[in-house]
Amino acid sequence: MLNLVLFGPPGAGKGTQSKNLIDKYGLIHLSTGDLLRGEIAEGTELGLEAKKLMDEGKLVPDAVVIGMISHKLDANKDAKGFIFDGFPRTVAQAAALDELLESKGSSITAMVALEVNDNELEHRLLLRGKDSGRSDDANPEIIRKRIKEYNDKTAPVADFYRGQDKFNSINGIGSIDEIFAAISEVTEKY
Ligand code: B4P
Repeated sequence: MLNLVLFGPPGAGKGTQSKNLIDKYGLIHLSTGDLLRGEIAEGTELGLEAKKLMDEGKLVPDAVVIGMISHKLDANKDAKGFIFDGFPRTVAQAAALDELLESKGSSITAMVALEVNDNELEHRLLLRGKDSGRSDDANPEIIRKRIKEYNDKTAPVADFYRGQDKFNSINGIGSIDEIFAAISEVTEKY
């Protein structure tokens, strides 16, 4: 099984590169951001709670996203592997993911971290905000808050995978094809 964690700050290109990885390796894409936006679109109670936090640039509680991922793993028992996009975003989520996979006789193969500087992130997200309709992309202050949340709570997740010798850093600036070629090189090591 190929289980990849696609990691990086908001706007690093995780969603963009996930599409290429699905096409090439036939993996199931699990994006907690997309799952949460699905709940918002359906107007569920979970979605209403999540929207408030997302619009403030804050993370949604660990238990909520871990529950969503657990449900999706159970629903895709025959998958060749998974791309975890935007998850885990805290060390607690990373530890929970290890436990969930272990209980299914599986594990994370590798983490691929996309490195992009803050100015470029802000530029990309504001650009996306013009036509995506995503309220969390529209305001520079909220974008800076999301980047701060990433530095405070999510960046330490890299050390979690470094400790397991699964961390791989990729330059996330360049053309989408160049970046995908670098990601493919990493995945083919495993
Ligand atoms: P996410 O939906 O995960 O999204 P993201 O971090 O904003 O973006 P991503 O990195 O996928 O960027 P993309 O490829 O689209 O999170 C949204 C919110 O949900 C979070 O803030 C949080 O509140 C909540 N949430 C999600 N998961 C959670 C969790 N596990 N725990 C708690 N809360 C959670 O790229 C961005 C833009 O850049 C696009 O417009 C793209 O076209 C462009 N781009 C991509 N690659 C490029 C390149 N090489 N050059 C130029 N532009 C590029």
